[in-house]
Amino acid sequence: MNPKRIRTLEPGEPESGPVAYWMSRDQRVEDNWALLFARGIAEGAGVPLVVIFCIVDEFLGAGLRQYQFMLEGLQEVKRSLSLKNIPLMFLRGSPGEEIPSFSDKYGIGTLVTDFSPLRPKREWTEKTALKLEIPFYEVDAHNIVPCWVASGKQEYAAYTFRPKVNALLPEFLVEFPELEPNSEFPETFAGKKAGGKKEGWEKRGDAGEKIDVNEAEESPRGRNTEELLPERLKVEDADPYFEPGHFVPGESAALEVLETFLTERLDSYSALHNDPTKDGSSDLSPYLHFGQVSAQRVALEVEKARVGEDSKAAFLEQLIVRRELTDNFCYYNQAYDSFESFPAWAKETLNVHRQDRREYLYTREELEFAKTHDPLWNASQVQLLSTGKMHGYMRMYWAKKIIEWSESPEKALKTAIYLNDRYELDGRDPNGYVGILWSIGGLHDRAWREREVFGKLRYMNYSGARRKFDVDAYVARYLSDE
Ligand code: FAD
Ligand code: FO1
Repeated sequence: MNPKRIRTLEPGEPESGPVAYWMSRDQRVEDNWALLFARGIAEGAGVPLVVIFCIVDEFLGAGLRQYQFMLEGLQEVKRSLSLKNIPLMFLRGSPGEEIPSFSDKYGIGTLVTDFSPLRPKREWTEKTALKLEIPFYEVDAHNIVPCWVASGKQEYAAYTFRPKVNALLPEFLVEFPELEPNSEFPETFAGKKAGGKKEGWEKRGDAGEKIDVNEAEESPRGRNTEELLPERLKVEDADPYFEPGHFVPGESAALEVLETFLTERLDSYSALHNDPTKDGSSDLSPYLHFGQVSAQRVALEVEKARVGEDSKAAFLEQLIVRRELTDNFCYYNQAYDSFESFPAWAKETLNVHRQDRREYLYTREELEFAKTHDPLWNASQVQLLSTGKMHGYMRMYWAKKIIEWSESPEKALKTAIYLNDRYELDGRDPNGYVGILWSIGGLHDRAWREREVFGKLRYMNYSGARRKFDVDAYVARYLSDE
């Protein structure tokens, strides 16, 4: 595999112990460069590979809907890995403590983790590196072109980033090698079946007990995630508005969604993906966010598809340029969720218009429960509350109205991030911070004709939406009982 996908956080020769892949952002078995790299080291050193995942109690506002989606996906990963004689061990608590203590306890010889530009993972990784003496590597398994290769700085906009990333696709948009199984299941990591003292994280279901093959086959997809949920989420109706089932979690479901998109919707993507009344987009974002499918796999399959070049180009622009631009922004700008990171022209214009009269002002609760005067906005919020995924076009409208109905841009930003990360399945993601800063702070956008409240920010309104799609149909779909 291309060595440019790997960064050495702690140098050194692999010691005699097993190799551990600390899985975090890329929660899949197939097409996972971090897993492939860790397996390669284990192969070369003649030692077993173990995968570990540390469950944190809080993650950027995630609630029951996101933890259930993630943990069901991880149960599937555990089954798939055990079929390759690779244990998956669940740890709990703060990774900066749990990962080093696991490594010491099991004499891990080499540690590998996947890459994320967001502050939590960077803190976890830094704390872990400080405590470990063994070689420690970070692999960008999320981007097609590794973030640190695509560009050495924060890019100004898609048009400055696009040529850089496109020039590197021939080198990085390549097929994946097969993942070799462990020669045998390393018994050191097999959970103690019964009796025996259970230490901290070794409660039943956390240990990497070997799942026998037929059980792995027959166990239902939605295997109970109860024992892995953080305590605070085990209360009943921890997420009353959510209608589960719109998105089936897990790696195999992700590949089914991809297949359906390729065969039924890719061809009409450029025509339909911006119409909220049409099912015109891929619906891959929850899977991409949790790493249950590789964007590189998606791009490889799209390139092979026998459809019009315009739809392929329109889709790959979003999947590659727009999506990898958001890792670029968050990686080079750690204040990726604050007013100070807005482009200077946007800060200036929003400051000039701070005192403009807001015709409507809503509290976060009024917005959260879709209690505004605007049926279109309310419908988009109900779509978010009930399905966990708002249509892409509506997210722009949704965020821009929050500027109009909040007393300051900072308040609008805080509210949008809270609602996005609390309710979107694909939230808590660089795509979200950049999407919100694009809408509210003109990031990666340009100045437009000046107006009240918005200043020179791109404006969107109800009549503009009516010109674009059947607003009444969209409203009826989500506000039907009103
Ligand atoms: P498709 O159109 O099928 O696109 C395929 C993939 O390309 C997406 O899954 C996504 O990974 C990427 N992509 C598409 N549009 C964008 C974009 N504008 N910027 C970056 N990547 C893109 N996306 C998230 O993944 N998580 C979020 O929390 C999120 N919050 C957003 C908030 C606002 C205010 C805005 C304007 C956009 C936000 N987006 C977010 C980007 C975009 O709306 C979603 O990625 C898209 O709607 C997901 O649906 P899809 O997978 O069916 O999209
Ligand atoms: N990653 C983890 O390693 N542990 C978690 O407990 C965890 C919870 C979680 C909840 C919601 C969500 O959207 C993502 C979550 N992630 C978790 C994955 C997250 O994307 C990765 O931690 C990234 O590395 C952070 O950028």
